[in-house]
Amino acid sequence: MTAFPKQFLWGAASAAYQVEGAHDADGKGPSIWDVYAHLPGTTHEGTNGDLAADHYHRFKEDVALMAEQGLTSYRFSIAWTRLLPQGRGAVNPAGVAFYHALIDELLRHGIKPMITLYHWDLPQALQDLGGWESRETVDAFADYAELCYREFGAKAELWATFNETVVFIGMGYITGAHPPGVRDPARALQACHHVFLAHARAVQRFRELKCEGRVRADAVIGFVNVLQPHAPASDRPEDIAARELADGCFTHWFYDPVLRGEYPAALLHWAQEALGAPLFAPGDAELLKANICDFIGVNYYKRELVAANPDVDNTRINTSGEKGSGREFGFRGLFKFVRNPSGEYTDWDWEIYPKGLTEGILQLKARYGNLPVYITENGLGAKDPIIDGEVVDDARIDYLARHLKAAAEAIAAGADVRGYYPWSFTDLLSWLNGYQKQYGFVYIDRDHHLARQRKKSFFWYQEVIRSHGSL
Ligand code: BGP
Repeated sequence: MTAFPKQFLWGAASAAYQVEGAHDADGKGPSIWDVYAHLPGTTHEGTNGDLAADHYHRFKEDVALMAEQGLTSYRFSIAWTRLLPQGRGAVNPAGVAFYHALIDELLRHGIKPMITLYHWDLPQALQDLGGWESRETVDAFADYAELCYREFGAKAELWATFNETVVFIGMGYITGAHPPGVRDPARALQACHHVFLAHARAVQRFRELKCEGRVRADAVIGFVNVLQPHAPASDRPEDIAARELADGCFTHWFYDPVLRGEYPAALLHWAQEALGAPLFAPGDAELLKANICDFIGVNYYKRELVAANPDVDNTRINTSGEKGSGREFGFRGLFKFVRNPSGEYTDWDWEIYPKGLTEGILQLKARYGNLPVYITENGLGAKDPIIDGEVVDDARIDYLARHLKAAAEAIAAGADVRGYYPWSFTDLLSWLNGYQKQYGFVYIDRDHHLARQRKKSFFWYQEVIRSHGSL
């Protein structure tokens, strides 16, 4: 018997910069990632998304593989600079045509598109004007969103505004490992506030265009967040307090504004006192309050153990895939993430903890009510073994099977989980880890003209979908 509701969507996910390639084709303008990934020392071994999986030119082949696997939905993002090379102003018809062609191809195969409007590739032209620190970017995003609704709103039912604000703001403005490479928490909070405003403005326009009949009547719009449950490293009161703070900073700060229309009050007060940010303008609070979104997308990879932190003020990411090579994260005086001595870890030192998916979804249900949830990413990054020419990714199958079971447990406990989108459909670029960190059901042979090859997990997921998850 299956644990999954009849309408449950079986998907897979990707993002424009990581999969499309064709970085300057047919009038596309540069995004911050097109520029940043070419700066020395920014990514693993200088990799970039110039070519990626060349999905831009090979999308028909990719959609055919999705159909063969049995996907009923596909999550992808639109590259803002394909539609608007300068971020605003003149529209690039070739970019618009590409997404029409992709969406039409998906629909022809009975695959529902889930469109993410922003998966980190801000137009460089807008960055040059201040990026997310400027309210002009909020206006530009609302206009870009409206363009997308007018073009694709009659075709697509599932929309998400932003992907993982905690990551692109946290890494863009606090650790400095993503563009624009800033390390300033006050600037981070202001940029983040503008993202929430941009989200609210985009939700507002979505609903207006729905009323005008430009967007399908059954269409919904959500926000995609990292789901990262936090557990105290011990039962010492200082670790428990550190866990509360980390959960407030990483979870409530990013979910409350879009699901409650306001910031967590105590944290907001603390941030404004300590850092003087975020600053509100008249109307901001009302805008957030009036535009709570329809669903939440959750990207689940790992949980974190949290401890009190008198010493560490550092972020070190393992980008090599050599297990145990060192991953460190902490804000001195606040909290730090520590390794679970009995935990199971990936080669990039991410804890594998399937139960966290159940726990995280149920924590959201307890705080925000029983809202619709889509698991918009979940997957194992690995250097997949090739045996006799076949990609035998048993570890991925094991990871996904255990997480799917955890999703079923959340459903059994009453959560309204409506779809599962493993990351990723094909292998693609991992932002800081290059092409060696593979996630896909489909292997991309970078030595042989990006030839597509079905992995063992491709057939496993095909069977999951065929049986509607009753394996
Ligand atoms: C999420 C992003 C994805 C993807 C994934 C895997 O944070 O939304 O774009 O990259 O993580 O992360 P990584 O590539 O760093 O392993």
